[in-house]
Amino acid sequence: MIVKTDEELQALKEIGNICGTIRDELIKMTKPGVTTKELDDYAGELFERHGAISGPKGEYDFPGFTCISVNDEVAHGIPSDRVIHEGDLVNIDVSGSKNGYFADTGLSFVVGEGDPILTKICDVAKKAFDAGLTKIKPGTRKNAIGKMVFQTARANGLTVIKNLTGHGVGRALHEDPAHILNFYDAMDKEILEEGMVLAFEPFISTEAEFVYQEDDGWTFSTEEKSFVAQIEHTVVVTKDGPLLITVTE
Ligand code: M3C
Ligand code: CO
Ligand code: CO
Repeated sequence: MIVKTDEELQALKEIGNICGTIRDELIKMTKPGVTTKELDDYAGELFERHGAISGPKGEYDFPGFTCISVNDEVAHGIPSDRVIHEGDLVNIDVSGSKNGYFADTGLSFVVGEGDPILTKICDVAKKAFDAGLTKIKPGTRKNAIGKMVFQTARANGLTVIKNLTGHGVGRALHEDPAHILNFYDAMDKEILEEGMVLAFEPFISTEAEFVYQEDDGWTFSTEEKSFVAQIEHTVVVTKDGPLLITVTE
């Protein structure tokens, strides 16, 4: 969507804050011994408490309130009785709506002490996010974002996932612009506009460049059993720079 009024911005900020708060609460609760279903049940409770609706469930009939992906799972992981262990790489992706406005946020992190490569991909995902963010302003080409993500991955000896992308968000969970790639595409000439709402979500990988969908019809994993880290925020393009509405204080 393109934000035009202060009412629209306030509505987006409200759902942005709800999704950011649920993400933070779930991350705090992610300790060895907890199951991904227990985390997701708590998210369901929080959505209800805030008068909001889960994005995956409401829009796609996904079997969970949130997507929780562990280790070689990259995204759209289904909450289950899977137990979290020390050293696991976990991605929690929280999206939802309130009063018809949508936000989307996610974070990959390592539970306790883990393999240093896992910490590295999480750190590089953050660096790629920050680098891409510098290009989010009215008048720049959308493909400049992917260029920064790709360069950051390569400079750190890592790769990007080419078939998962960021997207427009706001009045639907996924809307135009359909794709914010993790690499530079010369053919993508779209220009960022004032008020545009983007879900920016770089995916940084140890090796793989593509994900495939598992037989459950949801979970995205890598053939190579690579590890992948994502960070996602909902961002409004403003002339004063990117406004992150899913960042909590
Ligand atoms: N929030 C998710 C989509 C959840 S709907 C099952 C997303 O948009 O961030 C991702 N898209 C692709 C991978 S994660
Ligand atoms: Co998401
Ligand atoms: Co998204």
